[in-house]
Amino acid sequence: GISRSAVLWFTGLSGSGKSTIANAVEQLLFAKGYHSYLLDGDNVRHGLNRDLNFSDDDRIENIRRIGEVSKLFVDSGLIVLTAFISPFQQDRALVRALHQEGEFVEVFIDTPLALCEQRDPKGLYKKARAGEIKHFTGIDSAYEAPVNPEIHVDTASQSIVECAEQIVAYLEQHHYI
Ligand code: GGZ
Repeated sequence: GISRSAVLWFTGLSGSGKSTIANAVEQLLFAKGYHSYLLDGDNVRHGLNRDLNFSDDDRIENIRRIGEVSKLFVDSGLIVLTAFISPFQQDRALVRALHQEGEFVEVFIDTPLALCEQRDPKGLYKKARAGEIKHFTGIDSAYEAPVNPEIHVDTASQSIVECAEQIVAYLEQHHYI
């Protein structure tokens, strides 16, 4: 189908479910006949941004570049999904300002730190607590939650599919799809 192009800019802690929910949204969109593209650590941090680490400056540059790439994909007419922690309010505001009005949809994947740490799918929180990973978001590096996101997803009270359906419902209600 024809969609209004935009980026769904996911933000949330490590292990909050950003990539999982973004993948579920892509599946729902695909089933409805919409073409989307997901930017995540696998295709960006290992490629374009492999020179960057997790210092504040490197995260700022990581998000800046992803914002520029997002803009290119949005200009090409796609629904783009990005799944990066994007911990700093200012950097998300800069990316928002890069896009046209309505093209930037901030999606806060709101999973409490305690829950992320309890799940710890990759054992990274355990390593961060042990001091084996420095500057880990939520432990010894800041996460600034969005104040006014377009979509606020509460993962503690909903399944993955329900979270994805909430996001697709927003896109329908706001006539993106
Ligand atoms: C946070 C880290 C770190 C540190 C490695 N802090 O759960 P994951 O593994 O798959 O997702 C995390 C990912 C975060 O990369 P982003 O590009 O999303 O971060 S940012 O937007 O802040 O630039 C985690 C892994 O990389 N990881 N070290 N110190 N996450």
